[in-house]
Amino acid sequence: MHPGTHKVTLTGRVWTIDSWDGETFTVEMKNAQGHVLDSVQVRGNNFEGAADETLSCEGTVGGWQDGYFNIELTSDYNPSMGNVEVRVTSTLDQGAGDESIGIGDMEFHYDFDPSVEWVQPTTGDVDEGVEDPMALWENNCGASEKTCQGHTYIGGHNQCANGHNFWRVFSTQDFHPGVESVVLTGKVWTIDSWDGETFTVEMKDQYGNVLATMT
Ligand SMILES: [Ca+2]
Ligand SMILES: [Ca+2]
Ligand SMILES: [Ca+2]
Repeated sequence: MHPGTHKVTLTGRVWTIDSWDGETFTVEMKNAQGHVLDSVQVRGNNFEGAADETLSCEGTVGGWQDGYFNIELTSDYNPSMGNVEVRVTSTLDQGAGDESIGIGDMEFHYDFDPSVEWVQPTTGDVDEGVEDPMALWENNCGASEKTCQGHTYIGGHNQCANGHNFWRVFSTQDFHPGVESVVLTGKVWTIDSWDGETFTVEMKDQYGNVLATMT
């Protein structure tokens, strides 16, 4: 519909703390229509003592090692896709004192094809200049910031496990700041015997998104 190679990319880390026994985590990126743009699923393996998880961050029961997995999601992006939501879930099935999950260093990057007409063509990181971007991620487990051997993350031990997840909606307004509002005023004349008819005034952007409507 609209040619071009706009792209969105999320990079970051998902932390697997203590005894993940066969569980996986999933990171999913969706557009405003609910379609999955990209996703990744990883199986934590510190229960087996595999080499991926060699840090000792939190939790002492059994001395389970902890670690993180670097993840990257990327997708072509069309402005008609609207906001982009990223969600981190897991199949953890025990309490947050036994096995837990955290996230850190999440960065959302956008690249707009400069050859395509755009209100304000830009490329950059959504959180550039934001002091504490991880605080903008929502969660349902009261995740607070932790430090482990020089790395920081939120969530983990005694906080985030079974049924808990992390999510954030990246707004299209984040992608092209500077355009705040457009206003149309005017008169529509109704001549002669309108018997139940209506008129509609609709304002759309160049991608067909309806910005405002009045009937
Ligand atoms: Ca541990
Ligand atoms: Ca466990
Ligand atoms: Ca388990």
